[in-house]
Amino acid sequence: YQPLMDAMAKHMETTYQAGPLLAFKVDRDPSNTHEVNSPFDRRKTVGTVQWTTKDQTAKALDAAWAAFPRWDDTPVAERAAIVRRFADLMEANLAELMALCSREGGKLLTDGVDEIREAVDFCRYYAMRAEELFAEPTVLPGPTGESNELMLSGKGVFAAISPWNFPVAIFCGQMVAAAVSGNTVLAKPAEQTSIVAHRVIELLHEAGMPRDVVQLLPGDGPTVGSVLTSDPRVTGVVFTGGTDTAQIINRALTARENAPLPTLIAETGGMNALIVDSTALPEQVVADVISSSFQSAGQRCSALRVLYLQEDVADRVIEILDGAMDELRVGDPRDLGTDVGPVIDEEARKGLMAHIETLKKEGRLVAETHLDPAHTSEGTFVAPMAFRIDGIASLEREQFGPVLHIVRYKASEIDKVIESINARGYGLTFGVHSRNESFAEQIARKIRVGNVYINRNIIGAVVGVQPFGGQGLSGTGPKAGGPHYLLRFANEKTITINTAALGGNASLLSLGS
Ligand code: UN1
Repeated sequence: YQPLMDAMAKHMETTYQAGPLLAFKVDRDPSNTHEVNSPFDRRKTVGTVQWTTKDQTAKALDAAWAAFPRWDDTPVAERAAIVRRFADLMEANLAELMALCSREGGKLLTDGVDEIREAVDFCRYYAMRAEELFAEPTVLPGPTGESNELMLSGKGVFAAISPWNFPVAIFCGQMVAAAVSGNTVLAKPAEQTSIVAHRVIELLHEAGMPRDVVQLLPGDGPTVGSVLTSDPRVTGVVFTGGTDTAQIINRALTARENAPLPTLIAETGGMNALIVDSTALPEQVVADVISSSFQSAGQRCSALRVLYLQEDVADRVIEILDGAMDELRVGDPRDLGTDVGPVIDEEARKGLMAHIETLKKEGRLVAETHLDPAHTSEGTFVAPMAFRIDGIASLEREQFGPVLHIVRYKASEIDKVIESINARGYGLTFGVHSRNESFAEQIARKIRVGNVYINRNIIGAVVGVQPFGGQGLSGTGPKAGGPHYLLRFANEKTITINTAALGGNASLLSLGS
């Protein structure tokens, strides 16, 4: 990491000025400019972000609407080439993007490398899939005298609303999928990570993406998000974030009058469980629990929230877990010795602390990591903790941070455990640790989730290899980084030709004479 850290150093002190990147020029407006501070050191500013106004949002929509037919007509090879150049530029600017992920998002260096790698993978994977799907129509079988073809094209204007926890990867994944499929895009990054989003869109425009095809609209939900989701010209929304917000977006889209039936592609929360049976290897279980629950400070929708331990192994696993949690170092994400960085902001910290206090008061604490004030006094840090609970049903909402819940179960209760996880209604990631192959397979079949992991951690889906996304309260599908994702961004048109009318069928013609 040393060469990378050296390259990052000069981007660690720069004060950035970010703002809307639209099809038209935007004047500076200090009264609508917000300062961004680092979650690991609130005294340090990363820079400022000018938010997009309602008027600018409406004008950006005009431009996106006007640009759509031209962009949709652009050969897919040309669209894919821009996306590939963009991926190359992100690789060339790895150090700066990582520095921003760390300063703005509180990401560890290791997480930062994974983040940019994933963004690059999304670009190359979707560019490849777009060329496979959009270049030529699919010829379908049909009766003699007729030809049938299925053609794909873009749908129109997409709003891409992305989260702060993957400020480059998910931000790029959404926007690139929409654009490479022929749509024009209005990208609204999370308020907390608009600066890195601004830098990413600068690189995208440098790669040749027309400025009216992908525009950046930093701002909050009320000024940007709600203008986009209430406008009938927005054909679809691609959203990653909380389940509640997805429901608000869904209601706004369906409430529009004289608007086309909307497309909502949502990847939302999870209440992800891991079941450990008596044949599992406790050391391996703990290693995978630590990364699943506490990597990225637990701020992944794929993260482990509820660990089910079969009673014969529970004490042993908890004992090792307690020791391992004791060893975790919480602190500055730029320091290579740090295991767990900060949570994103004070609001997130307060929400987690309220949950933690309640469980502590009930005497449910099982294990915790101690914070060292020397490393954690200036940021929004939350110590990793594990609590005993009765079951997944007792969790009211997803706790987006380094908090693990543990449930003990008896072997005879396994069906009830599966039922309760399914009944909770989320369905994102899930894991089983067992050396009994048929047990693991049976459970994998019964559980209703998007991603099942057996005998490993439950985070870090790889683009093109482990398509990612859930069902139920966890999302609409299709899966990001999977072969079907782009289809949801496309319209299908079937073209049926009576070839006889063109002289292709002699018998029909002779009937007429
Ligand atoms: C999210 O946290 O919003 O599998 C998604 C993973 C990531 C996806 C996380 N690729 O952990």
